[in-house]
Amino acid sequence: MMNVDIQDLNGWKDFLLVYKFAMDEVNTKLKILNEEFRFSHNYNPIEHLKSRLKTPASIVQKLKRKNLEVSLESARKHIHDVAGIRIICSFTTDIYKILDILCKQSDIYMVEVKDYIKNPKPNGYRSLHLIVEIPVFLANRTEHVKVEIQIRTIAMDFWASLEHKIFYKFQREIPKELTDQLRESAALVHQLDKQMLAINEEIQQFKINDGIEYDEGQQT
Ligand code: 0O2
Repeated sequence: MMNVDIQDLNGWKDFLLVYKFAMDEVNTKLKILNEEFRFSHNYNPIEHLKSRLKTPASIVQKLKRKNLEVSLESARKHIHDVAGIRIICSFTTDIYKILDILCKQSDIYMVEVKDYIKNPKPNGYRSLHLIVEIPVFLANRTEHVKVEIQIRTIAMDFWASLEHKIFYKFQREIPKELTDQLRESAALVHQLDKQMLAINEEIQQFKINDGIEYDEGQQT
């Protein structure tokens, strides 16, 4: 089994390339889905998309933290978020709509669904985590590559970004006063998400003027 050195740039480049291809494929799928929704329902289930490849240093760190062997094979087997995509939605209903659509796509294999929205983490973290596997067609072989997809609302993302910063600032040992405040704000975020969804559902009954002025005599 090949041990990987952080300096072994060629080994890492080859390893990461296939994850980049998988990430590009999933990003394209999501952009198509969003455009189709905009075209047929005049509505975007996705507000923003962010994606990133984990750095070699961060992969090595995660393997060490989990007491796993530091090798490319070990990373391929155990680190499921080498390629990560974050989908930010307005409403929680959009999150499950996207999950449902992805589950129906024949080239996506759903490896794992972790629902931290229905079952939030003790610190208050909420998000839907999916590990999907997607085929990447290379010149001489097909690889089935894992991509982690995190789906959350704008409000959940706001909370998670700040918590993530604090987590690293305090080197994973957040002081109790801050964890209490974070838990309280997570409850507020949850309340805000519920309220925004209720308002949105209420306004659905009204026909919204889309601001488009039609020429006289234009066929509708
Ligand atoms: P980083 O620094 O963001 O890259 P497992 O696969 O179950 O053995 P893992 O990979 O920790 O363990 O799974 P999980 O719980 O699905 O977490 C994956 C990623 O979700 C984390 O990556 C974070 O990005 C994010 N995440 C999970 N829990 C929290 C949380 O409490 N707060 C915030 N802000 N983000 C969280 P990394 O590699 O752990 O960290």
